[in-house]
Amino acid sequence: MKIYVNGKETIINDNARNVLEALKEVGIEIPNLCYLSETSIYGACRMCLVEVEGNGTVTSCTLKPYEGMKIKTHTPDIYELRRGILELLLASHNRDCTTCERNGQCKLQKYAEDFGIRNVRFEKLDKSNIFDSSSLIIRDNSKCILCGDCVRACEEIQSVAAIDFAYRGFEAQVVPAFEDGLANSECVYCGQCVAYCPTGALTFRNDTKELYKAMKSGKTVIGMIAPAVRSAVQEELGLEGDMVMAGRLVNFLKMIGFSKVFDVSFAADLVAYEEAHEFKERIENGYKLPQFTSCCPGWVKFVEQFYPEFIGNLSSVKSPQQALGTLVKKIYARELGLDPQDIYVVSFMPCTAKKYESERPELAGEVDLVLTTKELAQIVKASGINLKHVQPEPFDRPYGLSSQSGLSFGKTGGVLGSVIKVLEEPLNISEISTEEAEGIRTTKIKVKDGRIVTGIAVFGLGKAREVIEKIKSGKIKADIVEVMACDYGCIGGGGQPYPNNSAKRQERARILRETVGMDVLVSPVENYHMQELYKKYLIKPLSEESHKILHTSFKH
Ligand code: HC0
Ligand code: SF4
Repeated sequence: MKIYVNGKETIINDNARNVLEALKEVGIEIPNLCYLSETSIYGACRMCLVEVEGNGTVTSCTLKPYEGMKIKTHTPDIYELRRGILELLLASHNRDCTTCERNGQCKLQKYAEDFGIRNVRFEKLDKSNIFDSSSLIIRDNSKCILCGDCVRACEEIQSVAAIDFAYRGFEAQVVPAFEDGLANSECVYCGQCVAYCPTGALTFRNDTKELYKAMKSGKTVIGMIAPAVRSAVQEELGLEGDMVMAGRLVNFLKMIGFSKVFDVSFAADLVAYEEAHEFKERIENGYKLPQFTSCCPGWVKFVEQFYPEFIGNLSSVKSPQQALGTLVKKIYARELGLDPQDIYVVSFMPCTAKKYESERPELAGEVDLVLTTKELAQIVKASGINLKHVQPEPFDRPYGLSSQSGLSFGKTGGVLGSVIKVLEEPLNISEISTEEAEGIRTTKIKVKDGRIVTGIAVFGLGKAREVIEKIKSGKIKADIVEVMACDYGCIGGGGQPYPNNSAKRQERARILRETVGMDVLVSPVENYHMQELYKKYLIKPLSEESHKILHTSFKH
């Protein structure tokens, strides 16, 4: 479609959702504070105003482009309007920017800088603000600009609706239900509200100090790195697209005092192997199908609180994070001749809910500290060590070897794909076909007796709810369902760098796919260190020993 932008003929995408998105694609980023391409349009901040010939000054997020439209995006009047909005927001905003978790990555701060705001014309207004640090998601309403991005992410993408607007006018605030702390709400700690918050109103608990404390304690510090961390941490370090990031991180962590660094993908191979055998047993006995994956803690909490009747469908295999933590504490410690109490396990994750998972009573003590990708980047930056000059080193053995399948856990479909790989031989799989419709990826597998087994993979808890409802009503049939709470899987986790939007998530998925392609082992079955572990300790999948180390239970 042809339109005229600031006097220039411009060809835009016919299918663009609105003028704001159409212009973004041709290199004009209209300032906005409440627009999310992933949710409904709110139109509250008024920052995205543009002048349209014959139509006056209108918000570009609610404006549909039409042939021949004439738009001005940056007139003196628009500049003044936007500047005025920013000053009004800043008048009631807590401006302790240097100590804010979002310092340097806050949209409001960026616009204040872009518009050269050095003083605010309006009187400083203080309202009663809620500060909630009851949970690992921290809410500071003195920094909230009421854009509603968190409310829409939680309700529309995740279908959790743990937070909403309350009060009116100047006293309006975003609060959890009954104004209780988030810790007592239905929040599943997915961190998507944090990912989309444009300011520091929502952040997650920063635990970096704990690492330094542990390193001073004299304990043996052992690290593990999740698949999705390696494809995103470079965004924070000015090393975009670095394909050997995991190796550089291993060496870096050793330089600062870690004694070993293992790969969570090793445990992902192990979990897939175990989970595949659990699935085989379920389909052979027709027990509690479909089997649900259980390695995403946000999804597990979602099932526990909204669909308790499906708790028995969750695979009892622990997540790779907890499985690896247990291996280190129960088996590796013995091999090293160390008391597990003297080992401190640190896991680097893209996910805020992984902090919650490690603190669940039945799993506590397996992993001592969970740090997000963002916290890892802070540690690197604080060290002053430029990772570009750090040579990559392999992960430590034996828990450092992984297959393509294990690595692909970091993005949507990875767990299901790995389980299928493991079952290729035992189920004599002869055909696999996959199709995707409305965000639901369905894989049909033809097994030995000619039977068709159906696998489904989805991301986003709203989508997961839709799938469960369809399973309940018999609209769809599935034997195994993979759910990851965040968009595109763990690569979109709440602990990943900002901006944490669809474009960034797709780019991380691409990098992870390329990294996966570099791995020489294809199936978890080929992971010979995993096979040795079975020979030496676990005997076989679902054995009593493997149950003790690798399986867990859920809250009924
Ligand atoms: Fe994931 Fe995992 S794949 S949840 O997204 O299963 O966080 O990356 O480490 O545990 O492997 C996150 C990522 C993990 C775990 C693995 C799984
Ligand atoms: Fe909602 Fe997830 Fe934020 Fe909790 S962490 S309030 S569930 S978006």
